[in-house]
Amino acid sequence: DGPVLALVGATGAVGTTMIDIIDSRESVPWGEIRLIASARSAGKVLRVRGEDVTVLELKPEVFDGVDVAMFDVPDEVSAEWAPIAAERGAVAVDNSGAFRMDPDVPLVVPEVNADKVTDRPKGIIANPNCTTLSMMAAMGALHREFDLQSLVVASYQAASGAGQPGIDQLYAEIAALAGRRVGIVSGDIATVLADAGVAVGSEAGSPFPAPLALNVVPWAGSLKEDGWASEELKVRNESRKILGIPELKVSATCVRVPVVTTHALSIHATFGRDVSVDAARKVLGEQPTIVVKDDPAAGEWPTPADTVGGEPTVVGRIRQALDFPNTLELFVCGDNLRKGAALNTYEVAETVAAAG
Ligand code: 2RA
Repeated sequence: DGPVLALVGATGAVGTTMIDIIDSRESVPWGEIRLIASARSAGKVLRVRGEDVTVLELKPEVFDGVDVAMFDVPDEVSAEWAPIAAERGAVAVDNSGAFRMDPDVPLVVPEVNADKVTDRPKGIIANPNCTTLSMMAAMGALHREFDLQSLVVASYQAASGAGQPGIDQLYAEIAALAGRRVGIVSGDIATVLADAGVAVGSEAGSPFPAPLALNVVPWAGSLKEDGWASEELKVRNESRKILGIPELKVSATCVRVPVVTTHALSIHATFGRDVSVDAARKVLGEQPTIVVKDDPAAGEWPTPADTVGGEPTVVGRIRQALDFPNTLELFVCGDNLRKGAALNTYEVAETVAAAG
């Protein structure tokens, strides 16, 4: 009774958030929930919806009888195992980067393109990168109404986008700098951190190329051609694919900020049809997964601190650009571990189950 759901990577940062999300649902459609992880974590017992579930080791036979398998694991693990799950009859919903741009794999945000879940020749559905995902519900709603033509985006990305090592690094830096009046003289933040034994820079083992505490770092991901960062190209390519606008003009600058969780994006969006701030607010306000928080006179706008831990995307600072017709400026915040990762993956899994 009820389809079987598997969660691969159950003990990782996103996997743990996933269990939280499953626990917080009023009801779930699943007859069984199977937890799967590497040999190192197999045998652990985790509680899911009030029941003890023993974590199984990742092996081909654990997918037998599984209807939907969610993958929250590194790219290379997904690349190997999502096809195995699909061969065994499961629909794999993958949160890694392994399949996002594969033309035979739909890239799904249910609020935007839920219909694509049944169009899956490889038996695999991909979940977008958290940076793109944090703005997709909002941009999808605005595109449907006003015909999106171009996007210029600056991201303010949280440390947890780099996983648990990113969170640990930021806390270690904050602890080492606490109470110190640093950041006044060039180089003193890095020196204080290094003296305290905290890694500074990628070569020393930090997930970030420069100190993150009391700083902002205009870099996320790996170096691609012509000076672009991989995260910036993902924003461009994934937005085009999800919105179904292959020629959409997109330019992004991705910046890491000293926030633990919740990515923010400043968006300059130009539309083909007439748009106004009021009309945009109405469209966004009608989306069940979006909260509009936009009253500067009352000091109301989205911030990561207010957004973290919640499910909705929060949108504010909506303005008509003064010198650009039919162009809106917006500020969007989304919890990168929830809507940016676990929640969207789970919503896709439920959409697959509902579609039979
Ligand atoms: C980051 N978007 O924030 C990435 C994680 N996939 O680092």
